[in-house]
This record gives sequence, C-alpha cells and structure tokens, in this order.
Amino acid sequence: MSTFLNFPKAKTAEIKGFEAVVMGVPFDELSTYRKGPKYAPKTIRKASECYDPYVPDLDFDFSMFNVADLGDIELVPGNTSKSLSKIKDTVGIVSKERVKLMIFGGDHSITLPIAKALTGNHGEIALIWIDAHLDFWDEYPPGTRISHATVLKRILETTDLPPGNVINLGFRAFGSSPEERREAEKHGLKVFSTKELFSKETLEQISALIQKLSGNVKALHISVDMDVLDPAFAPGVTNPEPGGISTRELLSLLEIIGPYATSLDIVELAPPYDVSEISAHAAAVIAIQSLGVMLKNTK
Ligand SMILES: [Mn+2]
Repeated sequence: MSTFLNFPKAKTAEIKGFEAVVMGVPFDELSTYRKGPKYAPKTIRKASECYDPYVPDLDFDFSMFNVADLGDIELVPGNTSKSLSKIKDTVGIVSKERVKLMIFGGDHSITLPIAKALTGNHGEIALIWIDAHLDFWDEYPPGTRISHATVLKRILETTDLPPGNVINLGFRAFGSSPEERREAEKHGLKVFSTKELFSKETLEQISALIQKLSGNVKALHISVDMDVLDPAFAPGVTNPEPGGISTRELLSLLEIIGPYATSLDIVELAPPYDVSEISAHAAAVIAIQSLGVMLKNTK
C-alpha cells in the first residue's frame, strides 16, 4: 500500500527522531447516516500520490523534515468499544512524544478516544472543532449515547477538557435543534457559524482567542470535519450541508490557526459518495498543507 506523500513507513514504537507522523483510523461504525469513512485513510493516501513534497502556498518543503506514515490502527470490526480503546491506546503512545500528529479518520466519533488520549497525557488541552455540525446532541439517534453526532458532548463529559477551551468553527447544520447551540453555549463552548467566518473582524477574534488558548495548554488539537466544506468542494462526506466554505477558505483558516496545533484529525470523508475524487483530493491537500503549517517554523 502506498504511504501518505510517499513518507517512509514506521512502527508506532519507533517514532523517536521523527518531527511528525501520520496515521489512519479506518472506522465508521458510529456514523448515523451514510457510511464510508472507513475507506478514507486509504483514499487520502492514494490521492496524495500525485503531489510533491514542496508546498508553494507556504514555501515549505517536506524534504527538509522527517515525517513517517504509521499506517492504519488495527481495529476490531464489529466491536466498537474495543476499537475505540485501540485508538485511545495508540494515540496515547504517539502523543507522549513531542511529535506533530495527523490522523485520517474515520467518522467523527474517533475524536473521542483521541481527546481522551491527549488529555490523559497533557492534562488541559484546547480543541478546535471545524465542522458544519456541533456534534453536541445528548443522544443521536434517540437512545444512542455514543455516535458521531454526540461526540463533542461525550468528550466534555469524559475528559478534563474545560468547555471554554473548545471553539467550534463553521456551524450551520439544518438538522440541529435550536437547543443544540444554546446547550453548547450554555456549557461555555465558543461557537462561530459559517456565516460569521466571512467577517474579517471575527477571524481576527478567532485568531487571538486561539493564540491565547495555545499559550495556556500543552496540546492543541484541531478536528477538521470535511463537511465544513460546501458539497461543491467535498460531495463525498457522510452528512453534506450546503452553504459551506470553499477549500481555499479552509486552507486560509488553517494557515491562521494551524501554527498553534500539536495534532489534527481529518474526519467524515466518505469515498463511496465522492465525485471525480474531488473530496479525496481536497482532503489530501488539506492534510498536506495543514501539516506543513504545523511544521513550518519549528526549526
Ligand atoms: Mn459534521
């Protein structure tokens, strides 16, 4: 199997000396609408084959850095809780090292074990949730406590993450109830809708907020749900929400906040629903550029 951007392969136990690592989490058992994110890690690696290690936008060259592809975490199909534990354990091992980490999901529920691992290692962290959805349902579907639609609420309940350290960027989902945003803000989450992202003042406010937060924590994780993009730019997602931002706008946003990140996940890419590999290439380029932003100026 090809590796991401042709990076060398490495094992989880052998990451000393690398400045960054990528890994895949082929898991979509907690997606409530369309399935497919379990195919995303392979698809993102395949799409990355046509790109070179130099990133013109950033004047950044991966050839100057040691980055490894750890492959996919071995999960236990059909045993959701075992799979979530394996994700937590593996991310826990990797994030103990001072290495930048990029994870290819997976449906959004994988960010629950990721957040558990990061708070387990680093205590208080900050979490930037780039998503058309808040994922703050108490149960979704009714009766289900853990799914990709409840994941942010479960993270706050089961980790030491202070709600004031969570920023949601890009909310606009039609399917949410009026209570979902009220409930999230009542808990102390900072929510910026897609519409608000188009104001220069708001972007400056977000940038200042994240800069301040990053100074107070040992780890800052960015979770990028591909559905923050308009379906014109990423049709292959589990829950499309028209009215989103463009790939270029997401890259610009990541250029502002990425330098503060220690880890990042890209979730909810559903290759079976893609058209002309538009979403696959968007995900690959978002991964390449944001990892470049995270590494740039680190040496
Ligand atoms: Mn979403």
